[in-house]
Amino acid sequence: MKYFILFGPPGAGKGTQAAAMVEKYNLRHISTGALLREEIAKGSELGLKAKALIDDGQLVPDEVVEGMIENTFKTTKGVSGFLLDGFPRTIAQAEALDKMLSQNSEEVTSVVSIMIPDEMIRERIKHRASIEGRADDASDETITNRIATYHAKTEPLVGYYRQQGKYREIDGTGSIEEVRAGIFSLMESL
Ligand code: B4P
Repeated sequence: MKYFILFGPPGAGKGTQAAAMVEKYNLRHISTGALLREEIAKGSELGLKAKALIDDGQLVPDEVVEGMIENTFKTTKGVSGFLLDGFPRTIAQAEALDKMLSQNSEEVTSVVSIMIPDEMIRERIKHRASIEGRADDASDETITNRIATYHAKTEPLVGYYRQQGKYREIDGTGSIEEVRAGIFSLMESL
C-alpha cells in the first residue's frame, strides 16, 4: 500500500489537487477537514466541539483526527493506497501515524507539499469565502489564527519528514493546472 501525504498551508490547494491525484493513482482520499465538516453538518457532539475550534482557526484535538484516520484505514478496500489531505498537522499526529502504519509493517511513502506565501493564503481563502461560504474562511481574524497555527504547529513537520528523506515540495503559486502538472511529474518520479 502507498501512503501519500498532501501537505501545505491552509488554502494552498490541497483539496483542489487531491481530486485529480486520487483519480489518476487509484488512491482513497482522506481529508480530515472534510470529515470534520461532515460531523458539523450532522450536528454530532464531535461536530459541535470541532466547530468552535475550527471557526476560531484552531486545530481540533489530535486524538479526534487520529481516530478518523484509523477508522478509514480499517474500512477501505480495493485501492492502491491512500492520500492523506490535511493530516498530519502536528508532530504528535505524525508520530501516531507512523505508529499506526508500523503495526502493519507499512510506512509513509512520500510527502507532497504545496507551498504558497502567507499573502496568497489570504487571497485564496477570501476568494473561497465568496464562493463556498465556509465559516472558517469568513473573518480576517480567523484566517490570521489559521496562518499562525500553521506556522507554530504544522510547519515543524517539514523538518520531521525531511529528516526521513520523504519530503518533496511543489511551488503552489501557479494556476491550478500548473500546480497539478508539477504534482503529477513529481509523482511519476517517486
Ligand atoms: P482543511 O479542510 O484541510 O482546509 P484548508 O487547509 O483551508 O484547505 P486546502 O489547502 O485543501 O485548500 P483548497 O484546495 O480548498 O481544514 C479546515 C480546518 O479543519 C482546519 O483549519 C482545522 O481547524 C481542521 N483540521 C483539519 N485537519 C485537521 C487535523 N489533521 N488536525 C486538527 N485539525 C484539523 O484551496 C483553497 C482555495 O484556493 C479554493 O477556493 C481553490 O479553488 C483555490 N485554489 C486552489 N489552488 C489554486 C491555484 N493554483 N490558483 C488559484 N486558486 C487556487
